[in-house]
Amino acid sequence: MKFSVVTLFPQMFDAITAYGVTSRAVKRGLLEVSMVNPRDFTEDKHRTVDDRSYGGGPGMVMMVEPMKKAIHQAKTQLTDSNKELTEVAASFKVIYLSPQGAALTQAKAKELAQLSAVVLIAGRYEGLDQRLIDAVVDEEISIGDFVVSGGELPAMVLIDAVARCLPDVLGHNLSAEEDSFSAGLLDHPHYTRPVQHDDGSVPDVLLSGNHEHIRVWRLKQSLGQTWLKRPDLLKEKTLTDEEQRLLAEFQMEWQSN
Ligand code: 9D3
Repeated sequence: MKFSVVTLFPQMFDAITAYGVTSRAVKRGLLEVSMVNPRDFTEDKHRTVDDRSYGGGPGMVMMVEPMKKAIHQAKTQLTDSNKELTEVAASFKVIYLSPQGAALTQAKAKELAQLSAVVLIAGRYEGLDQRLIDAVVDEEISIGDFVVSGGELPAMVLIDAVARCLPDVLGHNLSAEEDSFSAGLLDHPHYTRPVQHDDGSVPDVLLSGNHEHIRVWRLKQSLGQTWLKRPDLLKEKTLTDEEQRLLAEFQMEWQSN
């Protein structure tokens, strides 16, 4: 899968291309991330990339011409290298990271992982001229209801989340399935050596070697922790009979403790 990111700060993307799971995905040829800098498409001495907002106010808007040219360059980078894409338009999208977008979810990350090429537009200042959004953007995506200083961190969050959904990116192919499966619930607690640490010991069931007992304990913990910390997630989920029974058990034990 190929991403071409339009950004004034291409070096920020070292955070995903030089470290961890995403870096390995790039080295293994499963993921490509390239950057296009709108500053390279400016014509004036100061290489200006922002412009004043019609209607006034303090905020600046990203200058139209350099953005338009950079987006065009990002698109042709992706389509020239993969001729089928020009015919199969459904496999290619332009996404604008924006506070006005629909929030990124695990389901959306899975959906985007089906595409073969994506242009990501990371804005700065107050963002893009609306006419450019209307003309070139297929989808607007936010990473949540809080404010960050630009689209770069959101773009990296999106690339990381999507890359994890690509076949072979995670060592164990089950890990991606597990991430998606558990998307509706919080994870269960984890333990490592030693068995006894300060005042706490590892729950006996995890030392038992009984995989069915372990599965049931973990599921019960996931349900219980979700009920305690994220009741909003539980309301969105239909529980199986087993899950209802385990959650009821957790709640009973919680009340008596
Ligand atoms: C007063 C209006 N602000 C909009 C909420 C101004 C503004 C703040 C921050 C405009 C752009 C930005 C930069 N943020 C992003 O580009 C961004 C973002 C975010 O701030 N939060 C969550 N997701 C995203 S995706 C892009």
